[in-house]
Amino acid sequence: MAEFDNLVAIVVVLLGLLTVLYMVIKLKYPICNSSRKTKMNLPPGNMGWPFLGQTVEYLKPHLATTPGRFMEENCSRHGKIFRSHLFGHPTVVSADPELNKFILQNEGRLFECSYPSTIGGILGKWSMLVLVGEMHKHMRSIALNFMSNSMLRSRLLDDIEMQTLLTLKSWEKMEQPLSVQSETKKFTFNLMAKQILSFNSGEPETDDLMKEYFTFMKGVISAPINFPGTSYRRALKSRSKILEGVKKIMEERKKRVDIHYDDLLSNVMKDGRLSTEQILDLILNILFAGHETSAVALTLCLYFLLKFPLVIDSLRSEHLDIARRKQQQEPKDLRLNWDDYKRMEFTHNVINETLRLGNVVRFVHRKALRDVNFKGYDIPAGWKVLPVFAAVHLDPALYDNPLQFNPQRWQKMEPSTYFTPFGGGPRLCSGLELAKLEMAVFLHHLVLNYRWEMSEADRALAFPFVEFEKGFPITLTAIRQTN
Ligand code: HEM
Ligand SMILES: *[C@@H]1O[C@H](CO)[C@@H](O)[C@H](O)[C@H]1NC(C)=O
Ligand SMILES: CC(=O)N[C@H]1CO[C@H](CO)[C@@H](O)[C@@H]1O
Repeated sequence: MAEFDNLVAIVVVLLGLLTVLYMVIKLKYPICNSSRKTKMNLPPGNMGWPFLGQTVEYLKPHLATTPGRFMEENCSRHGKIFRSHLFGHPTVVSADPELNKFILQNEGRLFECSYPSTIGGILGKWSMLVLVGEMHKHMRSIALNFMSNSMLRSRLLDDIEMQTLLTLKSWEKMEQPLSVQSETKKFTFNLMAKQILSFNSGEPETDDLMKEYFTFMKGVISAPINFPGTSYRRALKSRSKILEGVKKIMEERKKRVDIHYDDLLSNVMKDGRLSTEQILDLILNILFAGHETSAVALTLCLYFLLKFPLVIDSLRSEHLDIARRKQQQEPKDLRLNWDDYKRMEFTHNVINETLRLGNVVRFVHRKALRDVNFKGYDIPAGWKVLPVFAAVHLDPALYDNPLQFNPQRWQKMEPSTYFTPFGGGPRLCSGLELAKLEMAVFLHHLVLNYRWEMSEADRALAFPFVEFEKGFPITLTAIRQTN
């Protein structure tokens, strides 16, 4: 009798669970039960568990120079467009170059930027990754202005070169081996802190901000679970500390109108169209967008180059040419200028190849604003859409030997709209020229004056943010110039 009772209890519980599951599925996949289903031709795939879906599999760390098992297996099983259940939403995943382009170009019309809500929690509701429509356009124009071509030529180039020289000198004096991953982050951070807040590298206020910022970064990239003790919680604290600091600076500047600053903060304060809250989020976000990504790109570049001494030789000879030319020019000015930068052709091949193989930003988050049909598949309104750039950049149908680092491939390649390391359309990265300039100038002084060796085997993993397991430790030696 007792056994029978147990059985009844188990059946009741199971029935209860099934009902809940059924309701959840109905809520999560309204499409499956509506009459539209028969008319809709969803991309193939399976959705996994209702709550978790396949997010865990999707985010499983993998070698940064591969698309990862999730993409490989699902693309070979279902094709380049398939459906899944990721980040809490039914999702269409795309490794299809044409669909990716279509999504980016139709921003605001058929698709819209849609990052997980935890991103908004930490980057702020005025973050450019969160904003859509007019407000996004407005913030974007401020960011673009800040990194305009004339700004790049007139002062960013000089600042980048100065910061490069400072950084390389400090590397030389540093205890070897040094971690390229953390040192490039300091380089790009110092550069941004100067442009945004007129902070100088090495000063206590800069170092304090940097420390706080690195805590913040850990939270941005960690699993966003808001419990005491998690890095997400710590990052939220860092966020408010950073914002408090910037707010204080703003107040001081309002009092001291006699001191003139020429940085992003002063420009947006003078402009007067943004509220204090908006300014704070903008500053935090440009600092965020502007240092992590380009530091990772630079780290990957030094890493890839090490395996190809011949590529380093070609790079070095390009930069030796530029340096010799500058020696002979009258009037003599050894600082790099825009013409020098434009002469760095092979360097740009190296940068492109680094971004193609390393995939610093591997995918972006979008959602469908209305029912969209593409290549015969239906993408229902409200579904998330993930254009996975990494899968396109490593696609053997588009690149010979895609897993091989081969900068020369760019010499014979037609410019392609499927190469989107910086995204595209109305949300194309506004810092892309700045990022390339940083890499090129840094490479110039590095290859001219130094050799570097890996002091311990290391590899880059995608978490999906790209990180080296051991921070990519190198030993650096100065070389004598032979010109
Ligand atoms: C190699 C380095 C970099 C890579 C790979 C990169 C990549 C990207 C990508 C893929 C997006 C688009 C995100 C989306 O569509 O959802 C983006 C947006 C953005 N990036 Fe970058 N980025 C880099 C460096 C920088 C730098 C140095 C800055 C300068 C401060 C910057 C500022 C921005 C901003 C402000 C946006 C938002 C643009 C908008 O929404 O209109 N990025 N970046
Ligand atoms: C690098 O890629 C961009 C974007 O596709 C392309 O326009 C450019 O020509 C490439 N540059 C070089 C030097 O290969
Ligand atoms: C949609 C789909 O079929 N997803 C599969 C993708 O690949 C992983 C394995 O890496 C499977 O667990 C998923 O079921």
